[in-house]
Amino acid sequence: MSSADVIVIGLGSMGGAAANALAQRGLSVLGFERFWPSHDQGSAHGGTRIIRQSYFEGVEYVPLLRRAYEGWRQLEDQAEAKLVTITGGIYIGDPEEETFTGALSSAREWNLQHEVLSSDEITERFPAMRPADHAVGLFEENAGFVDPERTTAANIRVATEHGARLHFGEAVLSWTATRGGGVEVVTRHGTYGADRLVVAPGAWSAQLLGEVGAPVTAERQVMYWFQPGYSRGRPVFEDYAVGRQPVFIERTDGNEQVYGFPIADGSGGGIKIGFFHDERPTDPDAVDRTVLPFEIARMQSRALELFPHLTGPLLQAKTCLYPSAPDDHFMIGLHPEHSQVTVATGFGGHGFKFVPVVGDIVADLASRGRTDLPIGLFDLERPALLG
Ligand code: PYC
Repeated sequence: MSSADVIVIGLGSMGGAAANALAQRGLSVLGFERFWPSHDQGSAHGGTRIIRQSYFEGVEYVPLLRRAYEGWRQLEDQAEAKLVTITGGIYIGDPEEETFTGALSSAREWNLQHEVLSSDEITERFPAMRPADHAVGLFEENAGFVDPERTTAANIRVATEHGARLHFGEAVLSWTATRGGGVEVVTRHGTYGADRLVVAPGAWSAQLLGEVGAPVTAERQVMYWFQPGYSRGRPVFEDYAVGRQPVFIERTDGNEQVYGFPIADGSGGGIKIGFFHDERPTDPDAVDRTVLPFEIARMQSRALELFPHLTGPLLQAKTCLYPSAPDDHFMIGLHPEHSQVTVATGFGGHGFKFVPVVGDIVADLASRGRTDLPIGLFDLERPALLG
């Protein structure tokens, strides 16, 4: 039986970062992933993921985001890869709505650089957008996007350079905590042993974590790329380009919250947009990846409310999965029954920007059973997770 200090189950965004952080700390790491490196079957693909710090989801996230930003730069250096593009970010909402008020609370509490803009000021600065007249926006200069596929590839490469043995196309069938305090992992190809286990299963949480993973729902989400149209006879591509258009999240008039990106490399000349929460639970092994005309029409008509000139064709649409906890906060901690097992899941649609700091947290937990980073919000036994 092959063995290691730590086995990591799931080598997507978070498992890849954990394998990297553990290998860099000198532990022998064995990892398993059911798909291929940087695959597009889970939650870490689509070319762009938002990074931002004025976090409307909770002020508690900000110290972790500060640490994550340091981690992004470090990973870029180690992997010699460009992962981060700073474009600025704007969070637009009704003045009393969380997209705006939550971002403002985080910015104020943590003294983050920000500007509050009226609807007209938003259009003046960022001409592709025409928010509702009463809307307000918080603009954060330090926001932008990261490339998810490159990030996962970078973590895998650096982990491997530090000796991690990472097996792709090898699904884990089961794991057990052994009497001696270690773990045994059974895959399609063999049985492996280790002192510690990290389970970062994403949308496969219920399958790989039983009761602990049961609160996590795999939500099918669609990312859409639309081409801008013409305004007064002139093409408006430049209004949507990096350097002009920031990453954005918007919710006004009780509408569904949408998020998106300027035209980025590899986007085929379109802006990417999606609904933030479009809760359609699915079986991760039987995802319907066909995007239907009514879905496209719904997205396009919502997008036009914010981008009145986004009248060009749909360039592409891709499905992905959000592994979400009921309260939308992450789930990170030691397994309640087996302290040799570290769990990292429930990152939903907003977790990717935390990849480097989650790698550090998981490596802390798996190597010394505790972390100094603030993770109280992510408790695996919090009331919101109880059936
Ligand atoms: O993390 O900001 C984010 C985000 C929004 C929608 C999907 N991800």
